[in-house]
Amino acid sequence: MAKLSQPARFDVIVIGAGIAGLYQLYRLRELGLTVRVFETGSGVGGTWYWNRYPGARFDSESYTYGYSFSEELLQEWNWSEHFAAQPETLSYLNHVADRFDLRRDIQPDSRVASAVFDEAALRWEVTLDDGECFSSRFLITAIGPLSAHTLPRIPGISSFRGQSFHTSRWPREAVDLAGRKVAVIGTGATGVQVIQTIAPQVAQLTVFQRTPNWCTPLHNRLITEEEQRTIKAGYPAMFELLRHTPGCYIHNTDPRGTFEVKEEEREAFWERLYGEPGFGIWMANFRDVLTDPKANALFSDFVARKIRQRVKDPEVAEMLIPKNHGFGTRRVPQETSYYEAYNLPHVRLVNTRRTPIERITETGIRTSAAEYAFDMIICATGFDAVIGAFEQIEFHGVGGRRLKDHWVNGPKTYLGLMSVGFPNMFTIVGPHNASTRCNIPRCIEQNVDWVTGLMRAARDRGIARVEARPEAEADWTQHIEELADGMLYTQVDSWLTGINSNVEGRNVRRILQYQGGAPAYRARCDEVATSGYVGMTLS
Ligand code: NA7
Repeated sequence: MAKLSQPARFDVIVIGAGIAGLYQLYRLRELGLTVRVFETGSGVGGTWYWNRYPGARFDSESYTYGYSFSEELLQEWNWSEHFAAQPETLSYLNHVADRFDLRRDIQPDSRVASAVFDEAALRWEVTLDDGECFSSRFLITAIGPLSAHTLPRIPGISSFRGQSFHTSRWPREAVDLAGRKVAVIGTGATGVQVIQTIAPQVAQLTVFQRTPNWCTPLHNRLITEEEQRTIKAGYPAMFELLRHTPGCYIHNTDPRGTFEVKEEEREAFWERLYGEPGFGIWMANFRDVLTDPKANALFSDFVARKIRQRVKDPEVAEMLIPKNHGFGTRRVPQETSYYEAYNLPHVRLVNTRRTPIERITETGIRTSAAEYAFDMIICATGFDAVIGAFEQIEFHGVGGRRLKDHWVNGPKTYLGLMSVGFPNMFTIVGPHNASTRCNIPRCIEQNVDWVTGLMRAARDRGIARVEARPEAEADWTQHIEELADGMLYTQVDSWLTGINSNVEGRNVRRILQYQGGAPAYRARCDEVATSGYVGMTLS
């Protein structure tokens, strides 16, 4: 494409055409604003565009995950399973893009390299990595909390001559797994989905596990025709329920404390949770399981017993039981026959804390104890979560200040949507908002609707500059820290606390999320809007 001499000018530039970017575009169009969405991928869908690895699927009930803004869309779309697989979700998002004619404002294959605020013009100058420039009054990031993937920092990683993929860069073409000798590095939610899916297909599977996680059954199944009718008739009530649960899931915390009920009743309750689909076991457990170490230890013991029952080799079972963190203090992977995969004769588990990986070689992986040959290495090694994607773009605010520098000691935000010195910029699903502990489309819709309200006010009142006040940012950032106080997850390393051994400097735990629950977060955002945007300067 020929370079334009003048930057193409828009009212709003949105970065990212995933769930958030698509919905934001839809809402801004309703306001009659000119919008351009830049997307790194060749298509829409974000997470669901990139994560094509075998076994990728929802952990949220499908019908709770779809957009809620269009009754027609809700009624015409049939989810086939209670927890849909990636291809279905990607076709859903493509359907949304077509149905609402969104593609004409989306520019694919376009990675934003920098966004620089021109204070004199009160505009954002956005440059793509091919040098093309654009400008807009407002800038909205919809870049996702888990989009900056990270490969393991292991010597020799580029020397392997077989096939090798990071799960979030899985090829679009079919990958033949039959008869192959495969290694999987990583046992987070992604690794678990991959391992359980490919174990029956490959000739040999070796799992390199550094930290086991507490995995619980997903209990997925097809949606029957009758259920489909019930789901469609029940959407209004279901969305109303989701507005009141802490994470916008259909699961709500049990108000009882673990030790308030008799042992027999407690066991029966936990057995029931273990037998039910989805995140209920994490989200609808006793109210103190994620805050009281004793309650947490007792429930962790319950899950450990389940693992011992399911894994035949007691030594392997012990390796699969987490010893350095309690249940639910890291993201709980949802599984389908994951533990049973280790009962297959061609599946083996390597504990990389006991025998660390020393090197990836041309033919495989060498640990301190052995050398393994592989045809394929799958890295399920996760993401530079929540702030990583922000660091891949040079954001320069007032006076050339870099966002990276503003957040050097952890994010500083107002409502998780704005940062001081970065006027007219809004971070959907950014750090400090409720969305990364949320059934994410629900919190995305809230974020987008709130920003859209502000855009409407700006349009109607001729406001050219919108900015968070320093004291509001300081108060919010302190509020975020206070809300997380006493939560067990803050004492554990994981992406939820911003730890990533593969990225320089990500070795300090951070509070990245709002922990007060989505309803309280929404109420606070609404209060700010109805008060005429307290804590912000509009001029
Ligand atoms: P996660 O949950 O961050 O998991 C990454 C896994 O990879 C985890 O088991 C890591 O072990 C392991 N890992 C990372 N680097 C290495 C190296 N260098 N050597 C050995 N093992 C390593 O990412 P996922 O993709 O599974 O899930 C991310 C989220 O996406 C998920 O929670 C869903 O919400 C969607 P560690 O635990 O760090 O010891």
